Amino acid sequence: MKKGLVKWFTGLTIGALLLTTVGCGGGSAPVADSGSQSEAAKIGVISYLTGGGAAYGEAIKEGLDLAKDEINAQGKVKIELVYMDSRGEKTEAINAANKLINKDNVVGIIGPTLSGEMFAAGPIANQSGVPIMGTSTTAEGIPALGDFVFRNALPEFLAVPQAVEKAISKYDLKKVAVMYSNNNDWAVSGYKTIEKTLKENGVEIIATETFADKDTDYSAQLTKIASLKPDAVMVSSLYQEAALVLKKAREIGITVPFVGTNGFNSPELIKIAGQAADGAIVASPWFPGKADEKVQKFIADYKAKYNNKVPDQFAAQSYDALYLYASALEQAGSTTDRQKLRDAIATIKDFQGVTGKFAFDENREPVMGATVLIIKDGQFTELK
Ligand code: 1QQ
Repeated sequence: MKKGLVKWFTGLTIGALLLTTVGCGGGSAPVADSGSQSEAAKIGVISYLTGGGAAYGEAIKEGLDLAKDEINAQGKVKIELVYMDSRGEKTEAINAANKLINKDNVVGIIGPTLSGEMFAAGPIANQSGVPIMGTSTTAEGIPALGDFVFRNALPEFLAVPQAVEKAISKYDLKKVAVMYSNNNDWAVSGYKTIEKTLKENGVEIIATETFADKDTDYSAQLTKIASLKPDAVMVSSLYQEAALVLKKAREIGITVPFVGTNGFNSPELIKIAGQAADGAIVASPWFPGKADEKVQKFIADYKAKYNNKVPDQFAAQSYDALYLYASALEQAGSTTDRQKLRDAIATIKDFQGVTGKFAFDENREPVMGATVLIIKDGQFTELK
């Protein structure tokens, strides 16, 4: 019995060696090909993959999958992604984080999609010593959750002032109305930044109206706003709600510009709102019209993989996030050491992604630029 086992093992080893040698094309030194799968760095992904905001999660997944294929083909580090669908729910994000950390033993996490989910799941990863990076979490206070918490999304405190101030000067805004979803942590944070920016610029807020995620009827708020004749309306909400607000507003004759927060950055807003989305303004680190070689190659590769679809901001940010992880993994020299990975991420200073030049500052906040965009004829274009 024992002898048989030894023989079996010997046969297996010789077989593996032969396979490896053949696989290497003879001349080169044998590499441990058979072990490479288990050496892949396991990264967990928590994303909003089904439900009302699934277009965000779908784009994030597409960006990650493309980056993973490229990184694995380049061969410097190998990455395996383990996906969890949190459906935009805090409790699901918590469950996903616990599973990824304790059952799947991931070395790091990407996501969750919403800031509210990160406020719930981030502290769990942090306490477990697992690096976690949001690619779309833009509310104030995310990296403050702890040393293991990162984001490569443009925070609203950087994005909103650019969009609001550009709109103020472009349209000579004196009095505006503001609307936001008051049960969404990120939307509330975005609203606060809008309010602060308007006050700093001496613009009067003539109405502040609230609603909740998943609301479908905005007539009461918009009828009131219409009667006050604002120069613009500023809205902080996800695309689903924002699209319905825009539709209703145009329907009742509100033709002024709208300024949005990060939720506006999905093309799904345009798909749902149609022509009503025209005139909506938002700041983004992503602009597919950039004449940058890296940007254009990413767009071409993405279109080739996904049926001619043009990547949106959420795809671009997740694509960059996986490259950030890959470069940190390489620097850490380990596919399993969570502390080393965290330390390597924290030192990233001169990364060049498809969303531009990127660095983490001493508080792990992204240092990155933005473009102010306006939707014109159903397309995001640069607002100059
Ligand atoms: C956040 C956001 C959302 C728009 C992500 C989809 O920015 O929750 O922070």
